[in-house]
Amino acid sequence: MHTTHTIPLPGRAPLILGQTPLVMGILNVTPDSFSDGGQHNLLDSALAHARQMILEGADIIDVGGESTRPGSEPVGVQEELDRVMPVIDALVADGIGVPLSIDTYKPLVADQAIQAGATIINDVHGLQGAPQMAEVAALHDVPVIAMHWQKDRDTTRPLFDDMQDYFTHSIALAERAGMGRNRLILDPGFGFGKSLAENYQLLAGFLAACPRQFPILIGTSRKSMIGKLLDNTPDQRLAGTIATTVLGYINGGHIFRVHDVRANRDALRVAQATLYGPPAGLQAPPAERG
Ligand code: 8Y4
Repeated sequence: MHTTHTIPLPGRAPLILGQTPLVMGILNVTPDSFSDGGQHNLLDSALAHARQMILEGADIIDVGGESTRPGSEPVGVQEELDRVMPVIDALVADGIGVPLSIDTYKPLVADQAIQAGATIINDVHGLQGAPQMAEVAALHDVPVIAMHWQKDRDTTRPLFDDMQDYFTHSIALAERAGMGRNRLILDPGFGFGKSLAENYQLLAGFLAACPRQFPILIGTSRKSMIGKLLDNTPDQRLAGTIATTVLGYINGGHIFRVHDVRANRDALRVAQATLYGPPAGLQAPPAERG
């Protein structure tokens, strides 16, 4: 059911992607929710949030300094660095046990974050925003999450054809830079330039929109594809999110980028036991069954 992949990470254990789903916790380091906008509050609460997600069982922490929400302003390189670098430095100084990914489409931010200890690039422009991005990844030998986000798409063309071409281009850029195709994770980019119907077609069959034999990341957490259906606000979307996470797993996804780590992780463990059986250590002998 799930393809298996071992992706090396510099200086730490490789990512093992297959039957066991991985949970990526979302760490937004953006002042949106801070009335005073103080850098200190921002740093402290980001660190507390990261530590909480690790306690809840996050396998990866995704650190982002620019909001991609509709209506939010792009930030400059220096502002983005000022937000994310203190967080990465502090988490690395903590000796956190899980890999950090840097959510950025800016090669300079990716380069600095990796030098500070991040080991994965999460690029919402799928290596197609800046030619240097694949070079930074190749230089440091880190994997890249290449997300599909095709701006002003030709909507007369089937989405899945568009996505196949887009990912084929991302793969070519990775190979040209010498990072190799076994360092790529593909991501359908839920909510990015897609209609409500397309988002659900994608959830039902994203493997058909992706070239074969790549691991897949699913990012649906609290998104408007859930809110439009349920007519609710982001903080009311956990049940809807869990449905998308479990369906995404059953349909072949490997990594799940979520806000609510514990709840999604629990749901994914139940889904994994259903597809592949419970972990061997939990199989009581027949006499003890109850
Ligand atoms: C509430 C909160 C509602 C946040 C919507 C949102 C993806 C991603 C984003 C994704 C990968 C978001 C950075 C959008 N989505 N990266 N980033 N995949 N790889 N919206 O799907 O979370 S930001």
